[in-house]
Amino acid sequence: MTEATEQPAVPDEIPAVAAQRPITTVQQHILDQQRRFPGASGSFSWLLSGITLTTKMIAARVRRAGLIDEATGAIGATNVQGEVQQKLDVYANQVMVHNLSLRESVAVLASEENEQPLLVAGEDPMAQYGIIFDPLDGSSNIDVGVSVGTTFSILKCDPGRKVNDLSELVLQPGTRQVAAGYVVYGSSVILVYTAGNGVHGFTLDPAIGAYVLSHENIRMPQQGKYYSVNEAYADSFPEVYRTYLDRLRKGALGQKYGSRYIGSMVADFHRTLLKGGVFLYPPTAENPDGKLRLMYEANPVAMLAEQAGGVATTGDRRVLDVMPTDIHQRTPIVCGGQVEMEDFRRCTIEAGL
Ligand code: AHM
Ligand code: MG
Repeated sequence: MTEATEQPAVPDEIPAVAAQRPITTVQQHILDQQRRFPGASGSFSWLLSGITLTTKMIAARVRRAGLIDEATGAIGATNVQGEVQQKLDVYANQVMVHNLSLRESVAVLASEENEQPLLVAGEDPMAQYGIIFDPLDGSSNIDVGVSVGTTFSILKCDPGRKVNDLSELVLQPGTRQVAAGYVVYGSSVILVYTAGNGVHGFTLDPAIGAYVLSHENIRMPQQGKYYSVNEAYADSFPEVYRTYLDRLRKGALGQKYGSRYIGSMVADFHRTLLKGGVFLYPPTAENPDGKLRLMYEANPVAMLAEQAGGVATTGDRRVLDVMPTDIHQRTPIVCGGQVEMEDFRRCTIEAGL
């Protein structure tokens, strides 16, 4: 576990935060959580360190976008979704696969960028985790200096099980996630994760190269000020979404909502998690099942939202209850605080859905 389990090296200058309160790195936090479970082997925290190392490597490259050729622009190919791959999509995917393949407890990896999952561990009895991820969400924003992110969902699976197709090992509903999270590469780099015991946020301290606890036990506000949706598609949203957005705008919930939309799900969700409100990607004419991917975009966000006291639905049911049939399947999503989501539910009931 040399990545030094992210214990910060002794810094030249003691960061200001240390003077005020003790530093908790994400690694320490995960180990502390694990200690609550007698017999826990530590393999989970070692696995998580594969993700934190990867996201630091991605962050370093994102920071240099515009300075080095490898960090901006498309590679001239499309991925399994038929979407243009950016150079950083490819790099982020390679680093994630490489780093996680070295973790003994990982059995299966599945990525937005690969059509099929990868069996990493064969029949190693230690290997029990499946990790599904989008290595670089919102990557078309890289070239213009706008926030992007990485999302991950962790499931337990049995690599010894006989299956026709590797996907079967990870095709499980979101309720079976043992952990999930994201990193937003924004004005700072923030990792947010849940292992089913609250939602915790860590900011990458560039002075020491470690993710340091900055947002403990995040709770989504009951009500926020903004809705977040690509309104350019509004004409083709199903009627219930148009009615709902109209209610938000016109003050039916006691205040008139404003609009914020970055076009990077991680960044739009991160704001919604911290400040409240609602994030939506409804069905559209072009994407009748929504655009976002259930297993590595909607499920992590839904688990985090619920753990923080919010709600996430597909429009007609809880996101986490959807039984996937394809690792790349899409889903509509509506996700936010209690007040906004209660009103959305009312709209769907009134629409007879
Ligand atoms: P990507 O995974 O190919 O980057 O696409 C997902 C992104 C999300 O981050 C974001 O919410 C959405 O696409 C934006 O889509 P649109 O431009 O249709 O609003
Ligand atoms: Mg993506």
